[in-house]
Amino acid sequence: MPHRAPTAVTDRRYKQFDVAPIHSLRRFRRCATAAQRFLRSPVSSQLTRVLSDIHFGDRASRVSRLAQLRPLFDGVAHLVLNGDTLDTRPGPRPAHTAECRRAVSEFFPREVATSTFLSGNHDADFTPLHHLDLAGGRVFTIHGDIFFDDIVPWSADAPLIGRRIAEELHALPAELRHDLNHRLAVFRRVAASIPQRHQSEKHSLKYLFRYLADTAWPPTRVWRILRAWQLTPQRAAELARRHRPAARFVVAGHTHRPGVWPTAQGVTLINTGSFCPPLGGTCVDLTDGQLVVRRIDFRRGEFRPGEIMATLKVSG
Ligand SMILES: [Mn+2]
Repeated sequence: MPHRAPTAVTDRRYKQFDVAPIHSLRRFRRCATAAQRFLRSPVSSQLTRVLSDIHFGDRASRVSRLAQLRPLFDGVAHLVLNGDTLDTRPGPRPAHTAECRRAVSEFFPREVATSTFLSGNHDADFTPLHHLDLAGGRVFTIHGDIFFDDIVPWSADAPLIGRRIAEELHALPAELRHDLNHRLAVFRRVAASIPQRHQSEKHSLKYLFRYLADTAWPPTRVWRILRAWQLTPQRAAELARRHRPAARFVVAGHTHRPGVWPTAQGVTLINTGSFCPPLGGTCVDLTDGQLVVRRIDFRRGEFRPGEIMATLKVSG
């Protein structure tokens, strides 16, 4: 469900100024920051920004505090979090998972006028929204694990996931197997049942060992990652052709490989990468008729929009 602030963009910002007497320096600072943001971004109400794969709470993520993301909200009226914002799957530290869930659900709706969470395979049960049409249907936003029948072809979990998905799809009436929402419901159910791996390991050395074991072994894994990267633009184009014929852009994450790929079908895949090293991420900014892909820079412990990688015309 989209998390909406109760009032419109500007009202919400003004509201921060009407607080009763300033009791503390902290509150004063908050007001000052809100004022700065408001002044810096007078035309903000138009901007929709899409991010993905923050993986908050996972040690592989560069995000250790959600506040590090704040500069990415400057001037943003609608923030779309395109899956894997956190890991809600069963793990060995349920209290940590619950804390991440609470922190994420409170933070984004408080910081941005409108925020929409879409599900990914790591946060399959966090939101009932699995995709979103933007720019009048020209831009289709989806996490992207549905591009692969086993969600994560590079992972040791792939055979198990592939088997469960095949079983569940087989159990659906034949006419629903290719219905996007029914398929996604199956993908989400299966994803939510797969336990976390190294993501939740607390001990540093054990974490490193498990991370390497999950990521670099067996050696065929590298080949599987490259293969998945190679297939992704085509899979995105096929998905759009089948389910969103009017879409000219698919915005996805999931593979952690940021970039822009035009395809022969006329659909362009934009991947927003992730907040994990080594490849980092991008944000997709939509304003009237224009789509801008920007690198996300990580400087002095904060994330902010950086160099423009592509400016694309959405309408017409
Ligand atoms: Mn993912």
